[in-house]
Amino acid sequence: MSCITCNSTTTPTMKDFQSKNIFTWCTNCGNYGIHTALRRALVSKKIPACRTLTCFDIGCNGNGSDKIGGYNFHGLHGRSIPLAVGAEMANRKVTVIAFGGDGGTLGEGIGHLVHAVRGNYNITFVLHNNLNYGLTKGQASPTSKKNMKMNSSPDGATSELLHPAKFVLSLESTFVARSFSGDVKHMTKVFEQALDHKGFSFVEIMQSCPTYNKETPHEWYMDRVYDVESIKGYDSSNREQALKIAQDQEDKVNGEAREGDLGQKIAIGVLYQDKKSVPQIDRQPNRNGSVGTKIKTDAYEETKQYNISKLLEKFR
Ligand SMILES: Cc1ncc(C[n+]2csc(CCOP(=O)(O)OP(=O)(O)O)c2C)c(N)n1
Repeated sequence: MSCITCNSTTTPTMKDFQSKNIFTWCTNCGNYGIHTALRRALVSKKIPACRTLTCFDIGCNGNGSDKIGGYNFHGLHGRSIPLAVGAEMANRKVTVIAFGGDGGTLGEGIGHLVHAVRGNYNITFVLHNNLNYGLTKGQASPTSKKNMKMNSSPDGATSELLHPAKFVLSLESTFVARSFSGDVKHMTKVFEQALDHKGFSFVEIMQSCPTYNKETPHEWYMDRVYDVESIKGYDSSNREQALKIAQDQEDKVNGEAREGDLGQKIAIGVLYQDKKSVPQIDRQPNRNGSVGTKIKTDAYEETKQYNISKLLEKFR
């Protein structure tokens, strides 16, 4: 794919997505693996940095916004999805990826997630699910398990957890996948599939948080995760089956308490995909030939271009 601005056809490399900025995440934070896997997926899909936009939320996950090449946007807490959706609608030539924590995405930003799924906007969304509000020092989030001892609730969280994959599967989503931050190879494979999908790709990364989530550390996931591809006859086009599989993290199934530890086995991989998915922009006939031709144009091509460099200088 050639570059949008310089028309270069050079094959992208990992170097294009690297940054000289110093990483500030804790030692062993799952975010390191997530970034490595995403870079690898972008390179293997031959997506140049100058055609990549990453939109970041506020949070530990958001502190990756200046650590990856390409165009970046660091928005408000819980608002990375609408930013990404707007950019994608304006310019189809750019691959748009958004990131969010479990707090921002399933707490105050949950409405954005719901409507992005409904609209099937063509972006990849990566949920950094570390089961807590990391940047603000370990409060219980919507995905913290009930009774989990958190800094805001030392006697244990008192609300029921919100199960991300199950929730998104219930919304007529077109792509739902899960992976684990300790398995870069697996995450890379899942990101590649998400980038290929036409529509809203929801990727939940179960992320270890060595500082604030002592209950489900890296080893806890290592002992439990297995790829859906290892299930004989697993059909990722079957939503019912995906919903069933996605319940594996719950302590209750059909109202019945599970024995022993929560989530003995956790499936990762593409749980569900609608291969006939039509993204939002292609559902809008008015986008076809909107400047009087049969050629599809994007919003950025239909607006007059202004040179604003002089204006920007005033703010330097
Ligand atoms: C609108 C708004 N609400 C709340 C905050 C405070 N705040 C900043 S980071 C954060 C926690 C982020 O947790 P999460 O979204 O789970 O991401 P993580 O840090 O775990 O990656 C909160 C509550 C904020 N900056 N802006």
